Amino acid sequence: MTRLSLGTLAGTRARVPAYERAAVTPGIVHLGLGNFHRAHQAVFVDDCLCADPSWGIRGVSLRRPDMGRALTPQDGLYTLAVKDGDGTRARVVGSVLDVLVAPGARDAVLAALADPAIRIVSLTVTEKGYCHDPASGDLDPGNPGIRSDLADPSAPSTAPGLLAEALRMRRAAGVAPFTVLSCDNLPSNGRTLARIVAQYAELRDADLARFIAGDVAFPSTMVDRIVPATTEADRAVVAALIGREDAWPVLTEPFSQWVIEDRFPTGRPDFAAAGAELVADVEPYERMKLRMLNGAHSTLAYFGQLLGHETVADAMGDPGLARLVARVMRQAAATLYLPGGDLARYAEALEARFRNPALKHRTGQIAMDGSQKIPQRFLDTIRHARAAGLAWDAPALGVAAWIACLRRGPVEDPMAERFAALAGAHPDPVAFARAVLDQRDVFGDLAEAEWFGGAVTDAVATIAGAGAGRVLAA
Ligand code: CS2
Repeated sequence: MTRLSLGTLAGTRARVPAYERAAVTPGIVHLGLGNFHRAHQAVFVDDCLCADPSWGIRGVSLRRPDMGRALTPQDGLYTLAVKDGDGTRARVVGSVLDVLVAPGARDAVLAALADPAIRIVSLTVTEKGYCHDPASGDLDPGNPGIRSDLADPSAPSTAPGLLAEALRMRRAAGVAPFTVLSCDNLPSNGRTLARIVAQYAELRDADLARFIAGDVAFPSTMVDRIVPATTEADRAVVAALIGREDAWPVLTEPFSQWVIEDRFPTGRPDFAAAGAELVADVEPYERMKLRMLNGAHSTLAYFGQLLGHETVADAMGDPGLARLVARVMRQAAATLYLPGGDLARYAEALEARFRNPALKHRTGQIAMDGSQKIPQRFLDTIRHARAAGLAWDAPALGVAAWIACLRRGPVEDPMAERFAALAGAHPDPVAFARAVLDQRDVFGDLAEAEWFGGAVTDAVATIAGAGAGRVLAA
């Protein structure tokens, strides 16, 4: 079958870009070109290119060459397939102009970041890409990537290292700094990234750190769309649908939301025309999404893993688990305030999204990197609920299920080796749970809270003795 590319776009059985692709020039560099970006920000940008073709995206893969290998022969084009109960709608997205693979092309990446035409650098590098201490949100100076970037700051490989070096290069050349747009699921993601990059810069040059803290905008955003990893079956479905071979299509749900703090000194596309919400303060939306959607997701992921539910929709089919998920969202909602928002309706809508049977979202995908996710998804709810005298038992069960998964191992997590060593040293489930809860860079002050530790260790012991189903039945 013919491969998707600019030359074969005509005759494709999909909606294709309405703008003239050859006239599009780069205005954005995106770090972390994965499925999420391609189903979310790149689509918003695609919708803006008719009105202003100066905002094309240069995608950067920070770790792996696969995305470059897939998209380069396709001129950056890929298919977005939106699935729900009624079927699948396909569209070819043209906003990604090219793909740079950082490990092999670091100088090209730095040159792209330093290019005066680039006015926004956006990121989806996942939680661990921030090289931070998950509990405090501060840069972790012991992070191996940060240590190697500090040893040679002109050859960085981490996101903080690349941003700091590129901002230094622009300043030296008299080019205005770009706006840094974090699109990861972290609380106050813009403010957090600003602090991390300034802390990194401080370790190399205090003057650069002052410049970054004072002169660079890091607006916060809340991003939301459920985007499973692409499977072989997805590739076949898309090929049949559009009549072209696409090496890396992306399948997603109809829902998409982007709430953006409107702070772009060097300009931005008209994101609002593409459906984004531009607001003065994003943080209430971020907290809502992290504690409700992502908290529920992680609950489904860890219990799903323990109970053998392969996908989120399967896990929602377990009545005990669906009840717990509803409680996680209710207890989280009680800690939140969203001006004009209806959190009960939000929870209902989330449940319907989780139940979308057309979306094969694997619980194993969400279960990854728990050490980086637990603090904002569960622990913030628990702290706030406890301080207000409200119930917090449901998110504590999520924490217990995570610990039970760590005990079962192996897990994909930047702290996996540490957890495996703890499991080896503590065969007893209660002792292991205590040892995990002692990890201050995950639990912060909760490492000392007996009210919390007692509840979690009891639940871990029940899961180990009678199974996760028993916890859900209680
Ligand atoms: C998920 C998120 O993998 C995960 O941890 O919880 O990627 C989730 O699908 C998105 O945040 C939805 O917007």
